[in-house]
Amino acid sequence: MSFLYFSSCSAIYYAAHKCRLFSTFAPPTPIRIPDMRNLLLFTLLCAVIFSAAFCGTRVPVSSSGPSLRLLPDSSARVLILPYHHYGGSPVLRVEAGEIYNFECPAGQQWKDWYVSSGPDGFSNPLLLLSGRRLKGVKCFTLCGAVGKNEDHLFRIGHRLTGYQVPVSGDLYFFANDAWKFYGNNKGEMRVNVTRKQ
Ligand SMILES: [Ca+2]
Repeated sequence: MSFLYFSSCSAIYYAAHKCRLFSTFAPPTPIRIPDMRNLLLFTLLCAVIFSAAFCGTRVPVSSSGPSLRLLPDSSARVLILPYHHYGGSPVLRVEAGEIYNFECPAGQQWKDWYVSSGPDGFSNPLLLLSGRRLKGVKCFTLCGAVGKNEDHLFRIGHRLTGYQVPVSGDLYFFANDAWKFYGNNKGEMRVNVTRKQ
């Protein structure tokens, strides 16, 4: 769908440009056959770049499976795939008021299209246009969510200590990205989760 949308926009823009619709002083000129060939190439190129950058081929899905309860002072290592909106395996069940620490083993990287990033994310100006799930937090920062909704999102990065769970539910993880642009995310991240109380 995005491919078709962007192709259409590119074609309209190019045709308008060739007809000089953006100039109030120059008269419109018809598109000649060579221009049509350029239009086709321009549209195709834009669509390929756009699709590779933002769409990818994977269908973002959430991890699932039985939830795991941690006892106080016990830990679990959770695997997160960045193309999941609500990721993490195993899924941990948490209760309101419990306290947790999170720590990513050093040296890990995952990728937003071709840009490598650690769990603290990177500055991505494109997200200023498309928006990101957790506002004010860098692109591809490791984040958490309590429940499969956007009500209780929180930043983790490479380390977070003393996080108090606001509501009971399953604990999920995600790379902070625009909701529709998870298809080109690659790699994986591991985080150690420790229940303190
Ligand atoms: Ca992405």
